[in-house]
Amino acid sequence: MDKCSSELSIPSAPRDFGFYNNGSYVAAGTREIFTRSSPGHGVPVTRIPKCTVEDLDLAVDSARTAFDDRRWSGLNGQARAAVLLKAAALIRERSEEIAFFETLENGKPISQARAEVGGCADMFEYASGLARSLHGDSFNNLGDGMFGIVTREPVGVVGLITPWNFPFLILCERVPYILASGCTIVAKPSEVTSATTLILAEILTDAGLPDGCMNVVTGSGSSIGQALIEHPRVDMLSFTGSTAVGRRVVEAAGRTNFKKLGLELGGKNPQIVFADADLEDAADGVAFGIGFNTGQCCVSGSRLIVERSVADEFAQMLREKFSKVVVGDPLDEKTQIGAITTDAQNTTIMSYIEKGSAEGAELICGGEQLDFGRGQYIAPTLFGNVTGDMAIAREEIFGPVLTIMPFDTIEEAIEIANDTEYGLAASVWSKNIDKALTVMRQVQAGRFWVNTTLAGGPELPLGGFKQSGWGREAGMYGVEEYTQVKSVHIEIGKRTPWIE
Ligand code: TXE
Repeated sequence: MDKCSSELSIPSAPRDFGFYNNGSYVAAGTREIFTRSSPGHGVPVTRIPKCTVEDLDLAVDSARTAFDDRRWSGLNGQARAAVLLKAAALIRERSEEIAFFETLENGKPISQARAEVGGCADMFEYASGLARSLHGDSFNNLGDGMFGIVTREPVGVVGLITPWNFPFLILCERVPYILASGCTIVAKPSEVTSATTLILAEILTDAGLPDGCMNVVTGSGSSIGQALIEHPRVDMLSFTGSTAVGRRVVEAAGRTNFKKLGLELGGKNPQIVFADADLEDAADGVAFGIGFNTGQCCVSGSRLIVERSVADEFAQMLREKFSKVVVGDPLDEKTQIGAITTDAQNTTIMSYIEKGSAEGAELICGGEQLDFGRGQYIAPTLFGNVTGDMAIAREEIFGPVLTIMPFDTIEEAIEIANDTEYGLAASVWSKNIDKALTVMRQVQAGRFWVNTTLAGGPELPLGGFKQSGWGREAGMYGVEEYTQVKSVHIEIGKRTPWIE
């Protein structure tokens, strides 16, 4: 065991996982294996099988059979809720193990991973109630001869493709809601962060979920992911990831069986700061909004739009905040910003930083790789003198890089905020309620924060406007998303004949 600066140790050998089919692990056997090294330390931490397309077919068969024979959707809400509640308890019981693997594979700080796992148990607890309260509608106003009801039915087999930035959180913003609706699942986590998805499948079986309702295939996006989005026996696909792959998902659904889609894609989210804000709070919130999860967050507040009269002062405040934030070993409990998750993402972020300088933006602070002897780390980076046509102002960087653009009027602030193809999230900082609510109404985003940022929880839905996606996850909306609606007309009494 290699000792870190905290109590936690890097494992001396990687942990072997199988993939998960029909209620149990399937060992890798002769399949190729992907060895994942921790981005914070460069040490192998997990070994995951690369599933074949035949493995995927098997998993879809399992989910299909489990759905079609109604072993799950045929249970009452109380029975489904009991499984979800038990799963929540088991997540809490195994929270340290889950947080540990989340940190090892992803590079996020352990304190953050622990908080996320707690939040995930809460998702299951909340969704258990929704399993019992999911209901339709009735129409008692169709006259004495007719009664109308609207029922909700589970869509069927759901393919669930998740990314590497929040492997467990994004999974748990979906799985309990999908299960509450009565659907069954074939999940495909990112190839670099599969461990905690596999652990969740095991937990669900232990919680009493019938076999076949939660299956996990592991492997690359281009092979196994692509086969899943094209699969004719999958009824719905929930995809979270890049806009480019989201487009492929839409094309694949159109080419095959028109499966229902849920998409959560990229973001370039504005943080609008007015001069009348509590600037100390705003600076802390803006720093958190871009530093959290190393900015590898679809809802990161990556564009600061600040009232010109306080722009210089605010930039100085941010610079100071950035200088104090603790970047370092993800296993150290004091760390606030951990490692960049993949080599490719590290290269992407550094190339945007170069591009920002080349395009004429002013590098106020950061901009460099931090050398801790191992792992890959980037200092929180601030760019001033940014204009709306620069790549760093338009494209999702997915790293700890914040751009600053000043505004003079509320109309201008709203115009800059909406000048993007994305519409995932936005924040406003102001003590003037008229300004805050006007901005809230006019900025196009699926999530909006007033005098805070990145707040969340199981009650409120998540999802994007514009090219940030389709559909909503979490809350009652997140359960309804995985249902389809059936309208039923019931005639009462003697029919008025068509043929006399
Ligand atoms: O995402 P991909 P990547 C953005 C972010 C980042 C960029 C690239 O800007 O820099 O995307 O990240 C699976 N068919 N976001 O390359 O490739 C893949 O295996 C089916 C934003 O990692 O979209 C993984 O499970 N599936 C985002 C998932 O898609 C495919 C979070 C996401 O990977 C596939 C992550 C295919 N052809 C990245 N190709 C957010 N919204 O939070 C890949 N996959």
